Amino acid sequence: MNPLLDSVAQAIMACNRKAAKVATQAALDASLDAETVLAALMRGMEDVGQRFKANRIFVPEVLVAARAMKTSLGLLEPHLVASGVQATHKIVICTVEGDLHDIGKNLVAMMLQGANFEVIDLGTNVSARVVIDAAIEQKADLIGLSSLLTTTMPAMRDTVARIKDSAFNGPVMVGGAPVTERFAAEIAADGYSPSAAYAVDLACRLVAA
Ligand code: B1M
Repeated sequence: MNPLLDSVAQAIMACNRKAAKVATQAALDASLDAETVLAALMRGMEDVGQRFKANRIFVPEVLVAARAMKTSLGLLEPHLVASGVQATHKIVICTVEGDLHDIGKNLVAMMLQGANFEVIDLGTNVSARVVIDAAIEQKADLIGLSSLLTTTMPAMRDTVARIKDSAFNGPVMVGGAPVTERFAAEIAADGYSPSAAYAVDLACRLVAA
């Protein structure tokens, strides 16, 4: 592993925002490509998640790690997002009701912007009503829903059902760590993506269909 990338991952593991910022910038200055730096950040966050699960660190540390990740993602953003080409499609995206996790959703939003989508990001803890109203009002082509908790998967199910019952006629794509292809099919979502990179391919296919 490149030592610069190792420093990026270590800074997230250490829940150290300042070190993460410095290490991310150093990796970019050394012309490492943004997606490689992103992979190092995710490796760091994966480690944080495992220690959180094992009760070796707690919510305050995870929050600091999440803030560090956000700061670093901010540095990567200009490298991941394409420059000012006219957007061809519009997506309304959010994390479902009851769920405050937004790093993965933000990453998906960033990648979609890079692929020329106009992204209306409604944030986290978003009710079905708010998503539907926004999608109709914004004349969106597509809705994207993220869920990171097994306890908010029912909210994802409910949101998809309400969208399907609404005047919004476009497709709905879903993702997030506990979500699977099988669950997506079960709740009648139009598409599932396990990652931000694949989310772009999926979104392009769904709007072209
Ligand atoms: Co939370 N948390 N958390 N947490 N947290 C998890 C998810 C957990 C797995 C940790 C663990 O136990 N190992 C666990 C869930 C267990 C479960 O449900 N089975 C958990 C828990 C339990 C909780 C709380 C309940 C803890 C508590 O309070 N006791 C609480 C819930 C709060 C709430 O939401 N109501 C909570 C709180 C938090 C923080 C606020 C401290 C913080 C979130 C900060 C923030 O997001 N702004 C946090 C964090 C950071 C995590 C972990 C450590 C990291 C999540 C993350 O950002 N990953 C996480 C453990 C883990 O995942 N390893 C954990 C990096 C991100 C890039 O990946 O989000 O998976 P991810 O996104 C990926 C894909 O999933 C996909 O693309 C992304 C990039 O490839 N994807 C999509 C995501 N959305 C998509 C949408 C798409 C397509 C693809 O289309 C629309």
